Amino acid sequence: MSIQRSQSIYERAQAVIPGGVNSPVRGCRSVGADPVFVSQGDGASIWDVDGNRYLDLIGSWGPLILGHAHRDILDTIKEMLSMGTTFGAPTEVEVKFAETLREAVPSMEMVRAVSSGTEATMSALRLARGFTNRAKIIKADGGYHGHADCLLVAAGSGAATLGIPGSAGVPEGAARDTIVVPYNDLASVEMFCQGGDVAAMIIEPVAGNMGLVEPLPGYLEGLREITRKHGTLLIFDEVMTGFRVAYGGAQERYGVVPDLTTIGKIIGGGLPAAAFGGAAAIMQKLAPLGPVYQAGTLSGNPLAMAAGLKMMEILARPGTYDRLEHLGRRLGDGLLAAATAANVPAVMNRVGSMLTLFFTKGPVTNYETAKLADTNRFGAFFRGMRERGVFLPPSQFEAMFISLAHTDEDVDQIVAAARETLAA
Ligand code: HOZ
Repeated sequence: MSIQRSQSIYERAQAVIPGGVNSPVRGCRSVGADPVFVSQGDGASIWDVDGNRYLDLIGSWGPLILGHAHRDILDTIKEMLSMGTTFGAPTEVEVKFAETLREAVPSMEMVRAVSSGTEATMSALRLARGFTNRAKIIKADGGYHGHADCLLVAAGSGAATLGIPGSAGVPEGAARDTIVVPYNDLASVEMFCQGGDVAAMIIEPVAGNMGLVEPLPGYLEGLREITRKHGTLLIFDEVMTGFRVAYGGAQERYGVVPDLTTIGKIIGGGLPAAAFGGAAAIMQKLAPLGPVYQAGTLSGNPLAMAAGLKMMEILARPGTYDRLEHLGRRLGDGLLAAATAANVPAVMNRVGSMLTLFFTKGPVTNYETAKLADTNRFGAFFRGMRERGVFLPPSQFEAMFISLAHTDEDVDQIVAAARETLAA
């Protein structure tokens, strides 16, 4: 596999873009590799600028649940494109988008569209604080909710990958009201909520940014009960899990209803879109109805709304989530068997089509136990898989995503590559 052109673009990139990348994990530093520069995608595959093909398990970090360059999504975008790209004024397509989202996730009685998951979580927290007149928030150790100041405390994803879970540049004041608790631990939440001064607990109902960690039985129900008892709002960050672990997200899969939801990735159909929403009584505190300010020039962008709507329409077809479950199980079982065959200690954590192979004896139930994984071994695994034409997320603390474009044969090819890599 030659990557000469990729390397020369990387050299140019480093001169004009910090680290050569526009989002840190893409730099592949923690796995001891250089990034490859991608030229195109189709279905389950991507190609780099040197013409190498890879089976893709990143899916642009979650949005591409239908695979790359899905024809119906592209046609929808083209159709909308012929009308213009943005108006900065209301459009019918964003109303239809909000209606469809509410049908899928009924707890989102009212919805506000934004352009990224970071904006969604930042805005939802401001709203929760404005609604409750309280300042404190609770988040999980290793939980990642975008890069707003108050959330870059004990943060997962790229911050965990690069060892900067508390970022420089976050003033002490911005982080002072953020309380960190272990994931899957109810006692600490109960303890901190007792003071009656916590505005919200924000949580990934399935953690996806410390690697994949599933909520233990009763955890989400327990959070619902404790937060309700103490007048704290429960925010589910479903940026990753929305339309991924079920059509209605983790709240449908686990049957627990939050006060507010943040959602992104899939709902943009591969274009930048996210949203937050929840009970009407809370959402009506937003400007122009209420005193909580939030705005965005490209919010509700018509191209992204149209692409997202088409995506939701396709995902609503019967059999979608059974197929994703089938593919996820086939891949998860196959990767774990490959590790076992090679005598490599490993744990497979999986919910539907999101999964992480942790190189540890496990179990992995929170960030403390995720951190026990052998990241050097993960780096070698990443490099070996890429050599063999499989593109994994370049971090032990990110989830792999499988798409409806993957076939059983693709999965078998990925597992065969894992067997070879782990044996080596
Ligand atoms: N923080 C994102 C995944 N959890 C990474 C996004 C990207 O690098 O594109």
